Amino acid sequence: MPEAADAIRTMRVRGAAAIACLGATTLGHHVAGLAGGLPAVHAGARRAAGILFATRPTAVSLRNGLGAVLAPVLAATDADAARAEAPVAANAFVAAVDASGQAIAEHGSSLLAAGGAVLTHCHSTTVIDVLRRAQARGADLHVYATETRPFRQGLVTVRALHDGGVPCTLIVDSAVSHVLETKAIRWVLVGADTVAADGTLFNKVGTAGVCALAQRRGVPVHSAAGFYKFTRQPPGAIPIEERAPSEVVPDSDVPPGVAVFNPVFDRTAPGLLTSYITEAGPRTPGEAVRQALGRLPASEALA
Ligand code: RI2
Repeated sequence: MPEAADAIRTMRVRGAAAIACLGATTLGHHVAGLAGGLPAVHAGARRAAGILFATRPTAVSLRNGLGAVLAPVLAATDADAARAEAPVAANAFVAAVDASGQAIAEHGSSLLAAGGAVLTHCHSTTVIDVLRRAQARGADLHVYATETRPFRQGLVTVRALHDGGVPCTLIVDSAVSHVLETKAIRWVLVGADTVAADGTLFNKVGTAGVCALAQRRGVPVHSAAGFYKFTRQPPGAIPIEERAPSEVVPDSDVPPGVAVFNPVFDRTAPGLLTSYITEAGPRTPGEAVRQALGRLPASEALA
């Protein structure tokens, strides 16, 4: 369990879907190995879920993945049933995430069928699957991918697109306005870490600026977001993760006393989004939230 928590915290494993699945399977395995009676299993499960969730506090996908395992464990009436149920629930969550990605790729590739230039930000496996499937179905795409400072996930994006036969161009983050102006961008397509109850999107820092610039130019903005990334929480209840200044710049490059601020997500207002591409198809933010919350458990196990 500590190894998985460390892998998520240090971003050796990253991306909302990947960390949710690793969190769920790690918790499932951990609970299956807990000794003792029901109180000990419940306490151990809660403790481990708390440790795992603290690794990436903005990501509701992780919270929902852990909750999917924790809920049946806490509902179990004997320790053996709790131990048995945990890995089963984890596997079911991973299968649901996989099915979600497949369905979104299907709907998203239909949306992009006409082809053209797409701008994306950061690295989202969900977005990559949409783009690769659209290209494989004959859409003639060209993707502009931001480098995404400071972690440079854009390099992962262009490698994955290249491997999938999708023509692409890497740009620095500060080129977004110019690229929107000069490259006939037809769509902006980004991923999602969390969608709050009012439809606010939490995604990689920079997303809000990309979306605002796109809206000013009349370019539609879509976020590929499975229902497991939605939450009943209002946007103000969701913290924005801040990471070490050393991810931005070595300490020695900054004059003493100068601070470096490294927030890694930002909030995009629902009014800037054309749709969330969900398992059910592209939906306005309001409709996506209504559908997603109808599928979430009434109370979230991870309080
Ligand atoms: P998938 C990433 O966060 C990006 O913000 C990306 O849009 C999001 O996860 C969704 O990724 P980070 O872990 O679930 O790089 O679509 O901070 O793979």
